[in-house]
Amino acid sequence: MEENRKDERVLHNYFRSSSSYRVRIALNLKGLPFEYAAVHLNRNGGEQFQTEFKTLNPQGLVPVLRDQGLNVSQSLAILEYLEEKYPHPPLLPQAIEDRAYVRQLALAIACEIHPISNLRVLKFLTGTLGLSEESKGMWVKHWTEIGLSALESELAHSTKRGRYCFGDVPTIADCCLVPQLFNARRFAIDLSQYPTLTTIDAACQELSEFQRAHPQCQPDSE
Ligand SMILES: N[C@@H](CCC(=O)N[C@@H](CS)C(=O)NCC(=O)O)C(=O)O
Repeated sequence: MEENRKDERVLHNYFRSSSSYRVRIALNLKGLPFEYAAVHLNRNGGEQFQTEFKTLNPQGLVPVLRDQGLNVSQSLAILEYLEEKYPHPPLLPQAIEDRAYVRQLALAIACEIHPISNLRVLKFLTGTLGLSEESKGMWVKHWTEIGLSALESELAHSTKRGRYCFGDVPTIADCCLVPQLFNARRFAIDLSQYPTLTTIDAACQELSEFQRAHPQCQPDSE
């Protein structure tokens, strides 16, 4: 019984959540099977607010990875945990300078683009502040375009870029980029402004590890 509990790997997540999508890609790239536990962010008033889930993560945010009895939240902390616990295949390059660069790309997405358009932020805009759907769309477009333009400029001029954000092996930067572009498409943002980003995205989408992580392929997909 104890052994079963220790062997478990469960990802508490939501198909359309881009933070969850990052972790699904990383788990697939590392070849780590996991049980899919769906947390519906809109149903029942938001399952992320229910006591059972809040016990797992008081922040009320997905994803949470349960691995061998350990619960980890915050997708970048999960990716770093997976990298340290299961180093092969690596999702960070070898050299310390290159690792810093890849983290810089990943955090530019996870810290600067994603949080401003998270569900609870958008609900506050349209609910508490009474903004229209159109204004909400303008908000998302404005902040996403600022973030993606900076990333496009960075990667377009990077000598480290290869087939993927860094070289020819996917890293945590790609785990963050692909879901963020998925989000941008949902909000009808014109991605033709970002030819470098969309080229990398297309290369990633050719890999089954990315395909299997796609929101449409998840059991709770609508
Ligand atoms: N920084 C967190 C962000 C997590 C996050 O924002 N998750 C969203 C889905 S992508 C969520 O659970 N939102 C619920 C809500 O806004 O109520 C991470 O990287 O894990």
